[in-house]
Amino acid sequence: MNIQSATYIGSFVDLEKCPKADKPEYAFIGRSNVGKSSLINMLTNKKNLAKTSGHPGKTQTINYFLINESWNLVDLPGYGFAKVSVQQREKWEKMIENYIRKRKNLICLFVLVDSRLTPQKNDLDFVNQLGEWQIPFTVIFTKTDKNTQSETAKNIKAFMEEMKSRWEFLPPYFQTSIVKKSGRDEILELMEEYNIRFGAIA
Ligand SMILES: Nc1nc2c(ncn2[C@@H]2O[C@H](COP(=O)(O)OP(=O)(O)OP(=O)(O)O)[C@@H](O)[C@H]2O)c(=O)[nH]1
Ligand SMILES: [Mg+2]
Repeated sequence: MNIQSATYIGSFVDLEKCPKADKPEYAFIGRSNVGKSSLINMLTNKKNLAKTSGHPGKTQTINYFLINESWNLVDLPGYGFAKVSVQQREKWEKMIENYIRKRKNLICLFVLVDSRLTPQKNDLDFVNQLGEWQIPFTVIFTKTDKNTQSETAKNIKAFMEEMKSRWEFLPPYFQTSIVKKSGRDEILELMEEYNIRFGAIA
């Protein structure tokens, strides 16, 4: 799919204030610093559309980007960020939960997992929670340029095995690197397929 236009729409702190739920929507979630905002920039071919940072906790709101005038990409704050107060973290968690569970036009949630790491408890807890809430999701293993292919493959296998021990069906997954610019076509292809299925002019 060609990305002809990608525009920042706005940042929102609760679901009620988000743009009208009338377009197919895809959101990115995952631990702070895993590469959510960077991935949005890679997908849209724009360097600074979503703000990125070497320090975790950069994205703190629900950020909307309108693509090809017809569907939305949504950048969410990360989970597992230690350097905020308990109250602030609870506020974020509530905001994210509300968005994920109630957003009617959210077609697929992409859960980003750092491919350099062995399975982490907070990622597994998060995907298990999604399973319980019956939220459709896809996993994206990020930063694959940082490790050897065999090390990356080992971590991915271990993560999927952990999921398999709990769930009968495994979600699809992708591998990405913003350095190698890999994974872009596959993810956009999936979105295009969904856009057609859900009635958007992509
Ligand atoms: N080598 C490499 N670095 C990456 C990749 N993706 C992201 N990064 C780096 O990881 C850091 C965090 O990226 P962000 O996109 O800001 O991460 P985020 O998940 O949006 O973080 P929060 O908004 O804090 O939750 C930045 O320094 C990026 O340059 C990748 O594929 N490869
Ligand atoms: Mg971010």
